[in-house]
Amino acid sequence: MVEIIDFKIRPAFTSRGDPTLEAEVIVRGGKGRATSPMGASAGKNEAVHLPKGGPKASIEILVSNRNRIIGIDAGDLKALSDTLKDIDGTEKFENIGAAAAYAITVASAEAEADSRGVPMYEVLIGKEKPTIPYPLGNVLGGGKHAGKGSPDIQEFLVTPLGAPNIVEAIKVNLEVHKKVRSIIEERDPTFTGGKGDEGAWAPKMTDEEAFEVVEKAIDHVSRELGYKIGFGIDMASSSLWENGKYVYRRKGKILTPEEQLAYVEDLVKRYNLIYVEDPFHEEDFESFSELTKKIKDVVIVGDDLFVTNVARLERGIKMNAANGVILKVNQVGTLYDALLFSKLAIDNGYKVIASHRSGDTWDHHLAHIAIGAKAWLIKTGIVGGERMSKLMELCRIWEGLQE
Ligand code: 2PG
Ligand code: MG
Repeated sequence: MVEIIDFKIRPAFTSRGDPTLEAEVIVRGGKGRATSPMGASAGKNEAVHLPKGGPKASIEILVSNRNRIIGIDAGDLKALSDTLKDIDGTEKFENIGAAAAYAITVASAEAEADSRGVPMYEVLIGKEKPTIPYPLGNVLGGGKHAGKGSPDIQEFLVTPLGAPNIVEAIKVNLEVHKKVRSIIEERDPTFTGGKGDEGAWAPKMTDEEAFEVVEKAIDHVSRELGYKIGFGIDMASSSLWENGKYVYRRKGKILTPEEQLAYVEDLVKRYNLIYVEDPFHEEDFESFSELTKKIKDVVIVGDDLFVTNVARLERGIKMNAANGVILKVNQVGTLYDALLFSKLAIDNGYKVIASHRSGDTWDHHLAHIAIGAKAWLIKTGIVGGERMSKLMELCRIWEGLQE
């Protein structure tokens, strides 16, 4: 047992410049430090990022409850999760904020690992052989992550299915990202090179044009490098949902839920998509389940639908609503709850995609969390320090496994 002997919590900022919290957990012979990311297209059923009074209010509560956190076994993620929930006293961390729950629980797992001299993922999966997930990254995007005139669909994603290892996989995604830029420039010589919050190119373009650009880039790089590259999208449909319809502003198109279903089916066929995230808004379990019934060999992923919440996933499982889940620890708050969620998903044949947030931090923990959650893919962008930190940590872990 490695007791928490001290902890610190301080205001911090994400890559988008939004306020968040950073925690430091100190144990005998080790310490951990973690900073919570924050979403922009956040689901309405997610835990609350920060309390109404901001970081200051959260810090005050935690400091006044110091003695309840000190003494907990840093590796006992359940005890820590229970204590934080108890201190908070609400269902969705309205008082201390999910940012605090994220930062303290992730820092604690890291402190435990540090004191034992093992990689953090080992605290999560023990001696089991780790599997390195392949990276899924967005090369082009719009929606809430980019400015006016960019596509309505939030993310056009690629994953290098055939790459032999993580280093090669990262290179493949980078090549597609670069190729996408040059194709955009061929079509629009005035393109400024603007990017969205996660480093994906954000050109003035309709969704249809964006599909063509990414498809062309994938074909080119895949032929050049000889690897199969999967094409996916995150429609983040809750962001399109207004008064009972899906509103595509850039295109000036409005779809009923039935039309949205037909549109998604058509996109999957036309562009050979292997991955579709949030094709419907966050309460429409029914349409999710209809789509999952209709199309085979495509991973249908719930992000805002499930918000890393066990009860919502249980409902989805009963309805066969999807076959993939996004796992974002800060959607639920504690690392313990997120791991319960991934276990439930895997036990029911769902694929897990461990994901960053659009406002992320320099931390690399997502690499360990993805391995701990037995993720199929890690969704963490392609360029930018806060994205590369996770990818580089996966390279280090992979290297360690070769030795
Ligand atoms: C998503 C995420 C990450 P955000 O919708 O999947 O790409 O975006 O963090 O803004 O919710
Ligand atoms: Mg999403």
